[in-house]
Amino acid sequence: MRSDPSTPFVTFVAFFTFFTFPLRALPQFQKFFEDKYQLQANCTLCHLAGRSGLNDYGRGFVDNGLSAAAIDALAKMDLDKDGYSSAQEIAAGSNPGDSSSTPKNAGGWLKNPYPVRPDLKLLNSSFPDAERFTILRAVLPKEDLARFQGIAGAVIEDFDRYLFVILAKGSKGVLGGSSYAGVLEKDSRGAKLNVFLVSANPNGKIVRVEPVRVWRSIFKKSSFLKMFRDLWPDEINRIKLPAPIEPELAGVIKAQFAKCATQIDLAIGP
Ligand SMILES: [Ca+2]
Repeated sequence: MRSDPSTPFVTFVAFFTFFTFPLRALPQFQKFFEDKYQLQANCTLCHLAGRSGLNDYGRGFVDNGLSAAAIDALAKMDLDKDGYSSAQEIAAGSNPGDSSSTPKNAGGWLKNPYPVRPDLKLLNSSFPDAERFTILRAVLPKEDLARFQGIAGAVIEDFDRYLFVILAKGSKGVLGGSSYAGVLEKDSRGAKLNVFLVSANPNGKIVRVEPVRVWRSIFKKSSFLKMFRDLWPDEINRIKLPAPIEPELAGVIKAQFAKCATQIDLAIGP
């Protein structure tokens, strides 16, 4: 499946051919946040500096549903309990997830925008013939959301316009792309975010799914991961995931993987 070549799909594109820090989460959020607040945040907006865990702002984002609405809800809260709401902090350029960064003393947290280093081992296992990987960030125009939804066969929200695709390039051109899928699951103890790397060919057909950070053992099993191979986005919805995965969670997984595959298709274009 290919995107319609007659429409210019991508309005913002930037390539980064090297990466400076480990990837810890879903970099799509960075661009989304930047567009909303005109602030180029880095990983420590949501993560503890130098560690993989979430800070108070990141935890609030996950607990409130990992969406555009969640970011709005967080604006009024003082998650890091430093006496300022997130909105006040963002307006002043301080970190709403770090109590040592306040409007009076924001610190140096904004000095490293987009510090991202995807796991090359995972990328190489998806595209063994790739010679190099580059990052493509793009924002789809709002009017293309309906087409996106049609290809993915899943409900698309505004946030899904923010693409983050790692392109795999070989001697003859683009071999495909990879994108991070966030699968949020909620239980009595709170919300947990599972992160997968979904790789697809230039037309959006899945070539591989790899666990990046997952909370269930089944998510690491090859029998589960292989279920998605060679599927088109609209075929993903029709498969039945094994019973330990609750129907609601299965729906989230399928929708997120289908969106990733579609984003790769649309990012690479015709
Ligand atoms: Ca703060």
